[in-house]
Amino acid sequence: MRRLAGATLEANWEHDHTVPSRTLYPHQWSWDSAFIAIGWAHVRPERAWRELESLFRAQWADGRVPHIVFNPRLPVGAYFPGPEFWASARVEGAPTIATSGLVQPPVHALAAWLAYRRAPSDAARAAMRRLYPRLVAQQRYLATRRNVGGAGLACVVHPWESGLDNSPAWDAPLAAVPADAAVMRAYHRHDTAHAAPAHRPTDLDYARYVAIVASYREGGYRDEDLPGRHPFLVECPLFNAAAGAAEHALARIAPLVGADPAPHRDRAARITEALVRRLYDPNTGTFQPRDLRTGRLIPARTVLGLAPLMLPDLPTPQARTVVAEACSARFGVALRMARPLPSHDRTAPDFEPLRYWRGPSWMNVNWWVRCGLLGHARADLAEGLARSMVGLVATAGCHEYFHPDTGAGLGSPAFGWTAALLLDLLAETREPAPVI
Ligand code: 2M8
Repeated sequence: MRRLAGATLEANWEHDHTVPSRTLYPHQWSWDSAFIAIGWAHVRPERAWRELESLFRAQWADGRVPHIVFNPRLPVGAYFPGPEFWASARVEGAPTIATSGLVQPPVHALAAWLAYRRAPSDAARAAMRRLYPRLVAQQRYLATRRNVGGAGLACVVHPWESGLDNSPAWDAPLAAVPADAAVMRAYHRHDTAHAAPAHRPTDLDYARYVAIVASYREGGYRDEDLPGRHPFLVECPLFNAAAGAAEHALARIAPLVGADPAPHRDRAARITEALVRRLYDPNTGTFQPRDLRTGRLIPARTVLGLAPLMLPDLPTPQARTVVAEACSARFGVALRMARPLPSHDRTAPDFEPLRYWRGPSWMNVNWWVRCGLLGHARADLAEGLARSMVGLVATAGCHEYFHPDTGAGLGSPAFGWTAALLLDLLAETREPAPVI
């Protein structure tokens, strides 16, 4: 399995980064690169640093790390929406290389910390010194410009920023975005040429995705006055759990680069406190996104709600109820996590085991929750989850996602983060330790 994972990463390597998939996603994606760096650290550590450094070379002057960095060597039309749609070249403060204007969950500081922990060396320390100020700027952007709700949580301005693009969590806020499916006749969707249309978002979803980007782009991707003019504004539990985990990781990294860890610890504590205050629902015992346009929590119970378990300082009462949610019929099974978590509540009427992010199991989210279980002294459950994930790949290969019941491989068959995190699981299972 190690050889399969290594060969998958090798085949997706592209001069200074790793593509998520040669067919569906042929450019560099932000949070994919972070997960992929964790995997490279096990087999070719120097690539982990090249991966992260190539991504951060495309960081904007305001600190945002774009969710896609476009490979200029690829033909126009290799992915939709491509560089011509985002038009980053017209924006002051954007890098020379074409990028999107959105971000993704900030899992990079955690990735850098894990890559270093796995393979410490002088070269790794030098890379860390170069990355540290950029990781800090990334956090500053999210904590200031994206503090749209004013409560200390980062706001996502597009479902693509959440990473769980098509999650049922976004249905209600997305339905409020004015759009017409006919708009898509003007564009050429690339995804449905490489994946089954029944597994992908609909044309109406895409019309709304395009409308939200167009609105942000027309405003020059500025974040001032978003509440008055932007159609999608949500505080997401996974995104903010990633921001909190990043501060914990930066507190570990700081002494290595001669910086003070204390401010990172303070910021981590503030994020955890804001997450519990703003996004924890005592009635459901789980975390739910908040729609800033209505001011209300979004009722869908998706796997996003389990993500704050990653935070070591999540208070015990919340950690307990979130573990209970993970083990409930909604996500787990009685057999101690013998099946991987689905991306959506199995008991919900809109659970779709084949459609992307609306039911299938994904390696990165399962890996994330497993880290959370380890951090909250549930090594027993973490072990079951790890076994079930390894089992998925053993049977189906390094697919992008998996049928949550049958384990059948879905989406891209040679997917970067599945291979990378498999390497991490194979290395970790002998002596699992908390990650931060
Ligand atoms: C998917 O997202 C892209 C848009 O960013 C797409 O659907 O075209 C998501 O699964 C996202 O989380 C992931 O980073 C990206 C590349 O793997 O694909």
